[in-house]
Amino acid sequence: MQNRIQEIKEKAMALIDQAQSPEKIQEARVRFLGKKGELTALLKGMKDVDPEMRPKVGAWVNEARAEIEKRMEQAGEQMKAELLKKRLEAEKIDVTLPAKRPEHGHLHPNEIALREVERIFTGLGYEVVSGPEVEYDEYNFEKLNIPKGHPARDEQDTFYINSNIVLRTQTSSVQARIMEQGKLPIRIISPGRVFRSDAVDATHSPSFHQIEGLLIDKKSSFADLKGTLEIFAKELFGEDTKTKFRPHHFPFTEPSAEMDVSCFKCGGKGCRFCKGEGWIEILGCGMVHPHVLEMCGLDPKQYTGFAFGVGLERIALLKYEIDDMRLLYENDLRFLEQF
Ligand code: 2NM
Repeated sequence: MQNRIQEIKEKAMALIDQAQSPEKIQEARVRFLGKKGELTALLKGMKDVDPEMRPKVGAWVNEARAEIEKRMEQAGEQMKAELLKKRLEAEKIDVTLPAKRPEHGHLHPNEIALREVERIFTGLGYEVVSGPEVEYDEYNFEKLNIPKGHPARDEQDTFYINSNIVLRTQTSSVQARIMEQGKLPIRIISPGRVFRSDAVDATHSPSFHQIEGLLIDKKSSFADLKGTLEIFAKELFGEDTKTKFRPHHFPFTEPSAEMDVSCFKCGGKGCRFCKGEGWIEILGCGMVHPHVLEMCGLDPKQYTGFAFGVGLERIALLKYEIDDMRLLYENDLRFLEQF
């Protein structure tokens, strides 16, 4: 009997030792210790055992049972530990690896250029102001010395909401509004969207942005205008930039001029960038026409002023060497991500 128990025990132990999974151990448990298990069968067969031997046999069976159970428990624990070890291995995280950076957006080239211009003029004591994009004819044209029938209206023939309301063609309308408020002196720039009835091409768009500047004070002169815009040009395009003023005509300024800057690519020698000119046209400017001052409620005998207007896209295209304005509006990330 003792041999029989020993045999069963060894078989059970071998099976447990071979088991690769908790299921296999469970199988062994059923096979040996279950209701119909091999060891249990020995207890059931006790009636055939010599009564004197029964307590001994019972004790042997129980001992074997305890040993098998213990081995099962140990094997189970070991399996759990191995499983955990494998999981930890597989799910290992190297906390010293650099983190994945979240992708941040960034400023549009127009906005970069705008902030640069704003930085320069606020540094000179100018204030940034804005006004309506949908504007009265009166502020967009009349008060700026562009009466009905003036040829400048043809150039800026634009989007009419009705006979006296337009989408503004210039941000000078904002300046007319500021002059009218009569708080002097005035030192402002007015950036913003403007609208013209232009077809889209590499240098034109029906909607683009302007930054206009205005200074009104006693005794402000063309020399102040030149000095201010020279500082602007040097700040924007580099310390070595030269400026050149050519006579021009605008209805709202007299005298009027266009300012060129020496080509920041070739320094003025002439290159592909400046089309061999050495100079690049950058903005329009002039002394505010006395009639404009009058129409905006200021006394031209007491006050003079200068004004200028520059295209924001033009600055962005030049500064970042972009050759087609449409790229600024298409929002193609392959383009935008370069800035
Ligand atoms: C330009 C060129 C020259 C200008 C004039 C005024 C105002 F309101 F004072 F009359 N604002 N901006 C001006 C002058 C704008 O843009 C090319």
